[in-house]
Amino acid sequence: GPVQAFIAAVPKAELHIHLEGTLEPEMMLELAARNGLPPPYLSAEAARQAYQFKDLQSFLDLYYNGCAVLLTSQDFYDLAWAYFERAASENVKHIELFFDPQTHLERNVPFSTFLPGILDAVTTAKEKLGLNVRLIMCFLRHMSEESAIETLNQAKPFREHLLGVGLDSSEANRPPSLFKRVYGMAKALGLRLVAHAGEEGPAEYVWEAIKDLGVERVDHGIRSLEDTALVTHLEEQRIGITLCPLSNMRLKVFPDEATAARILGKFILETKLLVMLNSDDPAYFGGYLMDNYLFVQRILSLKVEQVARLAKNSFSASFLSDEERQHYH
Ligand code: ES4
Ligand code: ZN
Repeated sequence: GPVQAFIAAVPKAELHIHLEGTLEPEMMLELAARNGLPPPYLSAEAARQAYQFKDLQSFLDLYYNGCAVLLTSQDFYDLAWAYFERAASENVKHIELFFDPQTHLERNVPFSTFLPGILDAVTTAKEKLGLNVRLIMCFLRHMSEESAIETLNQAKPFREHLLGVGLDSSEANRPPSLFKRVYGMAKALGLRLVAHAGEEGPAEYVWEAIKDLGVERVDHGIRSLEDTALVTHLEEQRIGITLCPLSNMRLKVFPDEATAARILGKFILETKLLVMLNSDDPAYFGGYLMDNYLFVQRILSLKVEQVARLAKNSFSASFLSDEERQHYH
């Protein structure tokens, strides 16, 4: 129909996407074979069968396990390039891409291996696809702040290639305030600040991300709705919230579609919040960016104008300069 055609055609930005979460089972098996590692699954179908999650942690366990096949610069190039081609085919024009350095450093894969692979793919994406990609390095919140600081120090030689820092992984009992010092250091380096908050954790963690870490955009932020003063603050300060509908379905943040419709309806239709749609970990959650738009369009019966608003918000909430932004929408 016309609204589906509009979803495909409208220029979009993607602001919440984990590079490691774009590792499709076929590539996982191919890289395992190429690197002489035992295959994590017997087949791509077996991998997809295994991707049934009861919560965030049950997903993260498989997600980190899958990363074990990523060893060489070429592996990271191939991973990033496959995602960029897919994104460009969906009329994604700008990406602020998360990656998880600690997941690789822990396996003795250094910045000097993974970053050049990712950066080569970024350069090729610009040249061949006209796709604009910037990188956001995420700290793993299940690890210590000391480890995050060590990671930031190791990233310093590559500072010019980084847009910002984020915070991801297990949220329960890991309040943002634990990472106050490292966010202060990142800010002093001129890096932009975002964090996952209010995915499984309470609205209080969204406040902490804003007040203690100084984040300029909140990833997920679903539980913000539980605090009306917070909603007002997010609206007034025009703080972007990166919604990830299929992720929330697959990780049971939404127990069913009716709940998804109720909560997403509040964010998208009933508030003035700066929200947009994102795919989070598309290889694990069964859909890329368009699938997320199509899902939300279906459950909320969105009209073209409402889809257009979401797509426009994706650029408004990005870290593009006003001049760059004009170029895209
Ligand atoms: C993530 Cl869905 C989600 N939540 C928190 N951390 C993550 N890392 C990758 N995907
Ligand atoms: Zn995420």
